[in-house]
Amino acid sequence: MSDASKEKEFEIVIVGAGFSGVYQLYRLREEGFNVRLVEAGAGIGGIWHWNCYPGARVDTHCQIYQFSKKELWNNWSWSERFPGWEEMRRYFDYVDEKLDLSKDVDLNTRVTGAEFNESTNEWSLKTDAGGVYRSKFVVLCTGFASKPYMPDVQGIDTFKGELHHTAAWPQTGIDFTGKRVGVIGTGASGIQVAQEASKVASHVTVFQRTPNLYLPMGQASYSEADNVAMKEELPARFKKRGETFGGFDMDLIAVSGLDVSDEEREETYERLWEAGGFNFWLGSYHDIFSNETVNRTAYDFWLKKTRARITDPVLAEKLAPTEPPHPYGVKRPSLEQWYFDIFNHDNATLVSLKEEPLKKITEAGVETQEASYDFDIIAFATGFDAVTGGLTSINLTGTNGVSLKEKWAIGVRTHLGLATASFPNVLIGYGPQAPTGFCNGPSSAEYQGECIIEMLCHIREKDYARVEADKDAEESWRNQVLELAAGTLFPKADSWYMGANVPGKPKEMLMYPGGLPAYLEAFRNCANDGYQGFNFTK
Ligand code: N01
Repeated sequence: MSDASKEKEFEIVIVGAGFSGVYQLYRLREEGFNVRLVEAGAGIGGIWHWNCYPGARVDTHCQIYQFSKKELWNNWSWSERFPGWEEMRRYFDYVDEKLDLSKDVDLNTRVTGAEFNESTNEWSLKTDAGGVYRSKFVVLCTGFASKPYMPDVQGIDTFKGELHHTAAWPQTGIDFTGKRVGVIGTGASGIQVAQEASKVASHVTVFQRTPNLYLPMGQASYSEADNVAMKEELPARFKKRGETFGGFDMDLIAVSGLDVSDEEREETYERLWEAGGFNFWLGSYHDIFSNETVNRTAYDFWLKKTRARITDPVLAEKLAPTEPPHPYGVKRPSLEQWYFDIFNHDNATLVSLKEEPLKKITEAGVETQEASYDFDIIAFATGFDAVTGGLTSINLTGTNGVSLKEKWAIGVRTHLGLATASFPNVLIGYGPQAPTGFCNGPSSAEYQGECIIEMLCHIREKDYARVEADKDAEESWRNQVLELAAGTLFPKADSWYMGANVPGKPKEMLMYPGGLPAYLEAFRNCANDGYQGFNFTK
């Protein structure tokens, strides 16, 4: 808002300008709604605005990590199969220009609190920019990774060098050249920082708690001719997304990994491994996520391939242990490029926090129970209060006076991941109990995004003043999510999928584990049944 003291009124306010929020803005405007998008960051792009640490890179190939609108992909060329954050930012600038988004976006505006007026059926949203937005509907698109998780380690404030969480990295950048760099955490963010640091730092020390079962990224550079050829395939790839478990252009193999010979399984794994990216994970036998025996065959294949990359046998056991730390693939595998190779050089050290637990941060660096390590720069790559954190950090007050944070402190409740009781006229995109973290982000933005748009059009058509999830319906959806998860191996790891990476957060499946097509079918059945499970008021 140009004048922060003023109240502004819209039919719909969207919170968050990542893939989901941008899609909502573009499509809701197309449907003729009076809509405004509010974003905390200084630019659009969601995580690609915040995650500007060296090496930040997408883990989904560019072919499907983009909007499927022809007007957009037809005139855009990708330079790499897995683009870096700078290219993703350029892409969002391009989308902004093409779709003329900025005129309806308020940047540098974080929504801090919201209350519902029962007499007018309107939300009042307060922001840190000082203004108030009044709006009939709110569409929350805060993403799965907008609230960084910083562990409560003693002494963080005392460090004399540069210390940053990867998702709150200084936008001005930090040069690693000749510096001693410590990296805490070995998920996708941690290994990307470590890989980049290893190229120029005097030394990089990586603190690993749980070995991550990395897959080879299979990065490739794309020429203009490659892009021309890619465009030929895009319509088919986009179409395929809605038919696959994870909204990808690859899918799980329908037969059991036990119903094939050892030779056939080995050949399949070899093919998937060579294809790079998530093929070995999301293109594998469907029962790697539910059958421990099949899962172990995937782990053993991974182990063989990974061990071949590491020369030191002691290090090999730390990075790729003989016994799996958890079933294969129930934590999101990160895609590595030269991560294992960095430890074959003198300027990189791996510290196992299982062997020497983290004690504190000191003025000079990191102290474990066994040793002290001095650094110029420390990167906390410790992940996110994922999926729910971005939503619960807004002080959203329900009609019963209970905040969303309080409501979900004893477990998430939503109907179809789209709405939660006592929070009328709030719809959620890319949130809990929806495909979200199991789904390619842009696919979710479009497929689940269309569910939200359809609902809002229905409400307008029927002239309803209010929509709210039914309490029984959300118990039933919660039970479906938890029952589906109980039939899988996912609960066997302390992952962000399970909310188990943040101490004190309830350990429960946060995603809908039935896959995108089943989710869309559930929505379709609900809509065809008069939106059963949602209560509408005129
Ligand atoms: O976070 P993570 P991330 N002491 O939660 C460790 C997406 N993403 O930012 O495994 C010491 O995966 C923790 O250890 P453990 C992608 O979807 C994508 O890397 O809990 N260590 C773990 O090693 C990804 O899945 C891209 O034992 C502590 C690490 O910190 C998701 O974001 C790039 C600790 C956290 O790993 C999250 O990735 C970046 C503590 N107290 C992110 N607490 C790409 O597209 C936590 N850890 C490639």
